[in-house]
Amino acid sequence: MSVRRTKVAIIGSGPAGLMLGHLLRAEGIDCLILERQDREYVESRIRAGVLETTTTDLMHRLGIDARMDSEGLIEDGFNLADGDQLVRIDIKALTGKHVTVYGQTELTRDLIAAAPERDLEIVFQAGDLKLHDVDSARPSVTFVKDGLAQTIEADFIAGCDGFHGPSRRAIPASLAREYTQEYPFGWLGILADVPPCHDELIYANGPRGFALASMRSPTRSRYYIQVPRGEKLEDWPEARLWDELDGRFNPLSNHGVTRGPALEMSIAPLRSYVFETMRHGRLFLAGDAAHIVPPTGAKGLNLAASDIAYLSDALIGYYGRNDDSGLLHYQERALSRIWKAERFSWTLTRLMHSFPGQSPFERRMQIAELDYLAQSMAMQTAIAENYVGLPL
Ligand code: FAS
Ligand code: PHB
Repeated sequence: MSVRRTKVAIIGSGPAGLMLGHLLRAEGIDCLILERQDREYVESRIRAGVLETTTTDLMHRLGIDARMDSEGLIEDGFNLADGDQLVRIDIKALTGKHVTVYGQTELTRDLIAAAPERDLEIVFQAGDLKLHDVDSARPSVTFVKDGLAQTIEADFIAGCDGFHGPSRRAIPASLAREYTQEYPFGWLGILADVPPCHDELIYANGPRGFALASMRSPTRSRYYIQVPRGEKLEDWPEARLWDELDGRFNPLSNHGVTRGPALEMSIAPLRSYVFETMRHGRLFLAGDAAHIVPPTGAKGLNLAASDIAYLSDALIGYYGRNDDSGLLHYQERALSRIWKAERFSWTLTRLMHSFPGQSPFERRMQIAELDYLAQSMAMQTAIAENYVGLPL
């Protein structure tokens, strides 16, 4: 058993773990990232697509922004549609801000590629990882790499290991405060090298249910449709998905949906989840390890970024100024923004999806909501300021 010591042991090399590692190393703080999967797996996952300035500001601060600035698409608005009603939310005019369409996959690749230059160590294929003594002054993490058992002793552990990671389970159930809301549908997504049907995102609801037209570039589209919870990917040949997308977007956009072979297809369940115990002793949770939002509001990745902005500031204050106030207030600061993002994502999900068993009256409420949105700058402003990301 080899034993090493570091200041911060980071579990997980998703956006949360990678951004935290870079921000700490940029201040010369000793840390390392332990990742269960191999590099290829981590760099191949297709997930989020829309970045708030919360996230792009961190990438600019780190100087890991060249590809994001050259390939990212600046979006000054997005669209909400129901039936033949389409409302453009002019986020630039309403908030002075924009969002950037740049795939999480690309962001992750950029952060991993920049790790060596920052002297940020990422241990891939760290198996059988366990957390120990997280509520003591000497927490540690054990794992197995290439058949060798290893121990990392640390001052702090950052649980950035996503919804299914071990960090949350290292917190006693008696101290856990969690809230969960499951939705009766998931999102079936497809990535294809075809031109997008519109130059801005369109979130559409209608008799056939929700659909989202997004993109990764002027030649690469990302589409989603809602499917019943528990749906199997094998029940969705590509042609069936394209037919559904045709039916949901053609009346709206002036280009129609261009078909092409799928580069990737996947189904993700939708849930809202908050684990409020984001600190226990010297263990801090960040990102999906602590919360999940339905992707309707494009908040998941961006919430991970705001958690990391708070946590990195707190750790930098602790090591740089012997100031532990950021650590003491991390949980309450992060939760304040998390709950507002949960509210926005839940609200937009309820507005833009067809719920099984929905009454005719509830369906009319969805239609009336969009009619009101079409004429209310106050409501459009409220949606815009949440979509671009509330202040840190
Ligand atoms: P991540 O889950 O990205 O990363 C956690 C990391 O920890 C992973 O690399 C994992 O391998 C590692 N890990 C887990 N267990 C471990 C262990 N035992 N030991 C070591 N490492 C371990 N958000 C949006 O905003 N828009 C979207 O469209 C969107 N689509 C999504 C689709 C899917 C299928 C999923 C699952 C999520 C989606 N999200 C979306 C949310 C997603 O982008 C997350 O918010 C984002 O990945 C959060 O980043 P992390 O907190 O770093 O967690
Ligand atoms: C995406 O492009 O993957 C995307 C965009 C906006 C969302 C969700 C996903 O709300």
